[in-house]
Amino acid sequence: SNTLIDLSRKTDGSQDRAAFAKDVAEGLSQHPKKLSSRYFYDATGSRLFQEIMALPEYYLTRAEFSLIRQHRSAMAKAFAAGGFFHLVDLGAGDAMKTKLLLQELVSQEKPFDYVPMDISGAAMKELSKNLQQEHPDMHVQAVVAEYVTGLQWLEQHLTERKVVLFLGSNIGNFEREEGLEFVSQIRQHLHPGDLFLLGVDLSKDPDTILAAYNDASGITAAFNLNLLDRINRELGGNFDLDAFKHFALYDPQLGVMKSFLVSQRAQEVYLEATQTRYTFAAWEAVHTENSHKYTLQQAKEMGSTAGFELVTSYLDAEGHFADMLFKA
Ligand code: AVI
Repeated sequence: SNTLIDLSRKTDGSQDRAAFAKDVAEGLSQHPKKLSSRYFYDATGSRLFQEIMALPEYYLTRAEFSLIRQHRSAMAKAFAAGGFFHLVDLGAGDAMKTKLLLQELVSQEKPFDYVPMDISGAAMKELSKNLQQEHPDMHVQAVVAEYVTGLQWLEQHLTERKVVLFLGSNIGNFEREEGLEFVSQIRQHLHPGDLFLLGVDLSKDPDTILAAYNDASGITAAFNLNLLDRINRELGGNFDLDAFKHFALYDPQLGVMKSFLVSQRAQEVYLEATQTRYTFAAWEAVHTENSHKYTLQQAKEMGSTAGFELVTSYLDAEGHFADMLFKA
């Protein structure tokens, strides 16, 4: 009895394409130039991100997987302490890590239903089908939506207690202020007694962090460059992918990983969608992504400033990653 609710803006994608064109035009007209990391995740980008998660250097996914495996019993008990709940999974993707929790909740016979949300319709369809097979008795309502639309939907449609998951260091791709703003928005859509589990990548040896975003096999470079390929395909651009290189750096004081695409020569790029030519100087860089790292103290402060109270922090054995449990 799994259902799929599609709240994405236009089924033919026309409005999404217009918004994409507008963002790209604005970003490439600015100094310094920038493109938004939210556009990484087309079908190719999502596949490359899956490959990133399996890279030896990309410790994040393994660390969070292992901490959930280690603490799943306590997590399931904490979630279910107030009786029935809706388990809301923001940015669920393939739900690789959440499945450990689902399995645990099922074996502890806890009453809940599962509400994965993601901007990728393909991912939600796949997950819904997949869970139908793995857990035929589980009630699953998959929602295709951007975060904000999804949050509004859950406030209107979910009547019972909520446990909201925001895993995978997705919070890290927001600027610090925007991250706080987003966590505050989540808080505003919850009621006292609801829970929020936030996955944060912790501050650590800067070399470990840098390697995760500059892997030896070049998958992260391909992931970053795919953004230009997507612009070529969807907006009629003529980017020469060989004329740009991926460059990543970590600022250990600000705790932020920054990714760029650097133009290796002076060049011009034309976009049909905007009918505009964009000029790149030799070695001019386009900023494409920030991945913020937090200390436990900083993450706790973000939660409490947003109106949450920290219940407990679950860490992996190496202390690389934390899933922090907050209550509204
Ligand atoms: C999705 N997000 C949490 C990833 C990150 O670590 O910032 C995206 C990513 N970018 C490069 N590698 C992975």
